[in-house]
Amino acid sequence: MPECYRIGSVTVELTEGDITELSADAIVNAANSWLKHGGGVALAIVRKGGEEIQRESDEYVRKHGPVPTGQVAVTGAGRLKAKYVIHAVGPRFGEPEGDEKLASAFRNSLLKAEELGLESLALPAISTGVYGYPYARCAEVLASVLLDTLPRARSLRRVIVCLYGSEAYSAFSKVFRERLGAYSSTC
Ligand code: AR6
Repeated sequence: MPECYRIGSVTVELTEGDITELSADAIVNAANSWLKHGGGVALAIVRKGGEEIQRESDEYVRKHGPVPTGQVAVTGAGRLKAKYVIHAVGPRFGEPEGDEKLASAFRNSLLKAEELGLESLALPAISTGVYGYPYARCAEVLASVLLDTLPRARSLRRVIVCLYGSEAYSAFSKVFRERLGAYSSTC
């Protein structure tokens, strides 16, 4: 069962599953600065969406250079149900100012969706795979960003936080209930 929170005019839905299966205007990828989508959620996105996502990513880096940690780049979404993939570069756990960089990666994803005028966005638990962040710490960072950012949202109405596996879901659920309990809502 998904669980939901309402912050301003946006419903935040916590769900367990594969982000590449979701219907949202954009899905966020947990990328590296070179947009080389070699593992984790990035590889799943390219496998299902098609090589054009990797080609467009390569083109982006050729034109603009690597994407700094905490920043985002946008490509099309190939065969995925989404219109766009927003590639967000998170920090490695333990690097200096990691939490601030992780917050930037989430915040810039939400702001980019707003800039594109999107209604719905799906987010993975950025940095909690190859980059080693504990789920609970990532959830704390994301909860703060949602509370800061969503009250000012104009186009966004739905943010889906997609957790891969029950361990990730339980950890996020616990933190979100503690931090966002006052915003609890029906889905
Ligand atoms: N749907 C949703 N979440 C997923 C999926 C999926 N299909 N597959 C994995 N996850 P990671 P990072 C979860 O490693 O830590 C890549 O090689 C996963 O369980 O994808 O930011 C990139 O190219 C974890 O909770 O991203 C970079 O080099 C979360 O997604 C580097 O890894 C993020 O795990 C980025 O590392």
